[in-house]
Amino acid sequence: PKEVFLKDYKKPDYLFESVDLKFQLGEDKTIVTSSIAVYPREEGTSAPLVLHGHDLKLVSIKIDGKDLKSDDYKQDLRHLTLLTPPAGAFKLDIITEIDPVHNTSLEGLYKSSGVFCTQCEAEGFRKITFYQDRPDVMAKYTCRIEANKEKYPVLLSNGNLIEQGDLEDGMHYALWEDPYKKPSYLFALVAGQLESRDDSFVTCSGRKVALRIYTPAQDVPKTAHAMYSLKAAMKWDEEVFGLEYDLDLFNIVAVPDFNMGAMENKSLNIFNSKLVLASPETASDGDYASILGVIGHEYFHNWTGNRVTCRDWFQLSLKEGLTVFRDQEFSSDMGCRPVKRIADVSRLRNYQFPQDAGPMAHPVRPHSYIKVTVVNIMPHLMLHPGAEVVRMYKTLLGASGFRKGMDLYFQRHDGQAVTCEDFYAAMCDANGADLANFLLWYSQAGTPSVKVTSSYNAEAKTFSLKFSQEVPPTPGQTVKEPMFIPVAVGLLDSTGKDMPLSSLSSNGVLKTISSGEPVYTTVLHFNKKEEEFVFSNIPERPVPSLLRGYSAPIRLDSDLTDDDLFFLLAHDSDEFNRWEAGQMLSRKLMLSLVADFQQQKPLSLNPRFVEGIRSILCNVTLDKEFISKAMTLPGEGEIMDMMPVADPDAVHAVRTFIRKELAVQLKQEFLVAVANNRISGPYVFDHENLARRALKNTALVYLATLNEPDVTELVLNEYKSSSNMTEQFAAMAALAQNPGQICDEVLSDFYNKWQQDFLVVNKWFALQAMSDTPGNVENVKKLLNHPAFDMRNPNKVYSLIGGFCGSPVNFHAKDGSGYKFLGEVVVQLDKINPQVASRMVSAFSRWKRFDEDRQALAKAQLEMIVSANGLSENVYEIASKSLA
Ligand code: HT7
Ligand code: ZN
Repeated sequence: PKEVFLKDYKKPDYLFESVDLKFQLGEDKTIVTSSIAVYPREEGTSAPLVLHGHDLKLVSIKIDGKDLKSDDYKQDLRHLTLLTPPAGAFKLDIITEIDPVHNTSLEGLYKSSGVFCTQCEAEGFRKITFYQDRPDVMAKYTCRIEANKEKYPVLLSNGNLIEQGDLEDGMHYALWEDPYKKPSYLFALVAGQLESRDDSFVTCSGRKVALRIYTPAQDVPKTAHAMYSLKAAMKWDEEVFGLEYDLDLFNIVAVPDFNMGAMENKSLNIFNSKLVLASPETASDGDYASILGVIGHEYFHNWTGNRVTCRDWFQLSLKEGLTVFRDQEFSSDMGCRPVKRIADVSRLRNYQFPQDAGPMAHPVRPHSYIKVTVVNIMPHLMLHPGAEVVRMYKTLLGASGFRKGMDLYFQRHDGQAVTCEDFYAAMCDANGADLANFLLWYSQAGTPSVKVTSSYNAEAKTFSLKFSQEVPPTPGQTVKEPMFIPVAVGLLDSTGKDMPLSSLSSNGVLKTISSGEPVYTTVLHFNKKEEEFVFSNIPERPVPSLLRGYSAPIRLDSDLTDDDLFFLLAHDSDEFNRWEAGQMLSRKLMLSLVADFQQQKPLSLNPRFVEGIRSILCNVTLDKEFISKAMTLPGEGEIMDMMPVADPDAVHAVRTFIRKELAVQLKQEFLVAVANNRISGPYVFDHENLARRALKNTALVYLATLNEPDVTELVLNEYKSSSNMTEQFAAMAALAQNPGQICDEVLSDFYNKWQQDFLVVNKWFALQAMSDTPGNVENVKKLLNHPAFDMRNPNKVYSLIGGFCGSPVNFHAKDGSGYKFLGEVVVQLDKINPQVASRMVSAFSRWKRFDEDRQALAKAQLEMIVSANGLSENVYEIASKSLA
């Protein structure tokens, strides 16, 4: 497989003015006719025109109406090259034949549960027709769709519907025209038997936009929350960024077979059903929150991604990082900001940091790739480092400076395909700012490690923070430069209040922080290898609250003592750092107990830790969702990541021990939390209600670890009396911690109740897959043959196989059974859907972090995968890089 390098980027020799597409959809075959208006980028070009194409049957090709002779072009497996295109502009007509019904890769045009639909990002359009399938070729599209009217009554594409009508033989057609230029990856088509929920939105300039969410008829009632989310997102983008929707129609279609979450095709977003369909009975609070965030995300792409797009796939973070940042801000504004930040940072720590420390580490803007998919270039959930970079611009420039930068970015680049440097330049130019080495965030891989030590000079009344930073070597990048790290800092006095900050000096330069209104948090610009910052007018030794709100994606190591951390946990006005103090204490505790476990010492829990947790649990002034987050221990992956050699058994034993011990010692408090947070009345998805459910459910999960009859009865009653999925599923998950008759009965009751609802059944698969019961791999193998499981459906694979890989004790089982299971599944899955297979194979990428026995077992599976016949580029890239 060929590696593509950023440094090799070349502008296209030819550009496309317009593209007229015609699809004759059929089950046996689909005929695609394309008519492209081509022109040379520079007059006088005589270069060949290279078109991409994959799995296409060429029927005919014409230039300016004339068939090409066989020596006018050449074809290989992935390209069609016109050897001597005419000078100047010309018309290129190509007819191809494709087979969407047998397209199990779910890229290009495919049929999902009776509906034709497309997925073109990143390089799926080349599976539809021959084209310059690259984002810097932007053209205006029309799309005519012809299909059987009874089977496919709804025919959709991008832009406006300009004509529709009946044809002979029970066929009909629709003609769509998109007035905006777009790259091919934003093209979309849908045809099927669908119904819609219809609504409208009046934009800030008074235009009425028709909104439609399409699903199979029986699911339309479950689209109310998605529609609410869409309207909220449209309003938010107007209010916060001044961005108005630009067409009179916005469509969303939900399909059950989809590789990712959703896709932002111009005016025709296509979604995985999981991220559209919700009812209180079938979807959890987590699902409701994801729907809000992802509907927002795809909608926000209309400006950040579609109107201004990426020059090439190396610039992916330009649209993804920015749009993830925008959806995070949207969800924060709609819910609880600190809790959202905690959730996002936990995700970053659990997924991104481990990757950054392994063979798959790559910078926010990679230097090379083999396959551009969401997994290979920017794995699922790992769009977040890019969002952290955008967040740092805002932290450094302030809210209004950031908005000025965004305004300038759109003013300069609307309708263009641009780079991360263009975004940086807009931010700097709009603010007259010099952000020095900030661009390194795009090119240097690895998570910076920052050390900070503090000292107080009582006589001079100064408080000093000395920082040093280290960016660890990563594959292909051994020597690193210091990064530009914004560190938000506050100082707490001995009563726990924020001290007003007046002035600060660094490198001999004195800076006034405030001369009027008191300032309690300031952002240090730390951009050298080592740097000291000295606060003056500090009347007593403060406790510093460092990196407030997690102002930079770094690992921070400070000289804060346990006393300081307990103090911050009790008092910090920055709720994120309050949570962080608890996490730091938990991490320290877990690591020291892991050492005890490994030395076969008895485990015992520090009473001070229990008291700290008790005081949070019983604090009535705290947000309840925050309490639930603060009660949750760091994940096993996070702790394994901090060990020189990851020991999944020890970490699991310790985490289980702490949870149970907390339940023993805080049983009464947990019982009170359950009793106080039952909600009578109908399900409402708002912060107050979801926070109560979160706290109650966390308490139930703790209580169930006791496995005592009174508690089991309580949890079982919660399961039986619940009227919404959030509570029902949480009670079942609590009970599932204790294998046995009750667990089995509840699992089978749940399945019987919900077997008709495939999204709920996926939750049931995932819960069983994640079980820590020793030898659970056998159960997972049995579930592969369950009638409700289907390897061709990505959601089912993510639930069952992905769920299994997320359970460290069983996936990393000492006998290698977990690795062997995954190895076999990956090879089988790769033949069906390479993108999904490559996502699964990523579970192996950290194999070198484990002991020698496990390393040998995992390596053997990776070697087996790499040598498998007909392996896809997707899986090859991940598996071979993991082995390197
Ligand atoms: N834009 C979609 C994500 C995506 C993607 C990212 C990188 C490489 C290939 C890709 N295909 C789809 C959907 C989203 O951002 O939510
Ligand atoms: Zn996106």
